[in-house]
Amino acid sequence: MKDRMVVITGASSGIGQACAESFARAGSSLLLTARRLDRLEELRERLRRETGAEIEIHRLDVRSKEEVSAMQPIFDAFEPEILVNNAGLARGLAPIQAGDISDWEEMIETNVRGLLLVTRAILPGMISRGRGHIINIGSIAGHEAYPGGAVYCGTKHAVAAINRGLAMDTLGTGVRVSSVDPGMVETEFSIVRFHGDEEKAAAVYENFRPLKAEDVADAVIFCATRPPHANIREMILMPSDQASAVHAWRSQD
Ligand code: NDP
Ligand code: 8X3
Repeated sequence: MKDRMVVITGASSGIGQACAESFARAGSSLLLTARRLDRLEELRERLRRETGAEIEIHRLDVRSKEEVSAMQPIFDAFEPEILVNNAGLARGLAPIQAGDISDWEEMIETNVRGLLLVTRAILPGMISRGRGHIINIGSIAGHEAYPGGAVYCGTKHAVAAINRGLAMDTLGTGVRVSSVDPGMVETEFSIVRFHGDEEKAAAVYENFRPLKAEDVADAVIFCATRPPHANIREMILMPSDQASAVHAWRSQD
């Protein structure tokens, strides 16, 4: 991973931040994006201090066609070899019949449209250079559905389909496409899902051993370090105590 050029979306928290830390420690150069620039600034300063990595940061809302377009020359100049499409979120846990339409729009625009916009901006450069690796952060929610999760699961099923189609579109170009699909990971994910209700978010992980963001970063690094002839297409990574999207073993059960 030394001297590899890596773009990570949603690097201000959780899995994206853990990926930034792992790639920086491995000697890669990073281009990190998110909306919270202050978080990215802190991360850049810390990682520069701890690893000496070259890191540039950019404020980017992946939902915005204009903002992604404005990043085009920056992406072109950076010449990414690896793109980690991580920015994403869930909003709410209401059944469809009571769903908040603005929650739906935010999930669809971020998890599907945003991933596509960033991919569209970066992929042609990878193809013209004859090498690249797109690593999408999917979810167990891209393989299964659960009550109250229909829209979030729909977006992650879309990511799974895009991942598979993208692998076909890029066949023979030197670009690899992988998906790392975790079960429950304790990050800010549930705080965001419940619109800042930290108590409700904490209950998701109560008496349970979730994955850590670093576990997902390890899987991403594993994908990125396969030799050029080998590719991880899809990797489902679950907590040992989670058997499906709806089966979690809690110590008080
Ligand atoms: P966090 O909430 O901790 O991190 C989400 C990241 O996405 C933040 O850095 C946030 O940055 C960024 N983001 C959200 N919306 C946008 C946007 N519109 N534009 C740019 N960046 C955005 O959650 P996780 O780390 O857990 O989530 C990362 C990915 O992992 C998501 O795709 C999620 O669906 C997936 N995932 C998470 C699981 C879990 O249980 N935690 C399990 C399976 C998959 P900012 O707000 O600064 O823009
Ligand atoms: C995030 C984890 O449990 O909502 O993808 O599927 S879960």
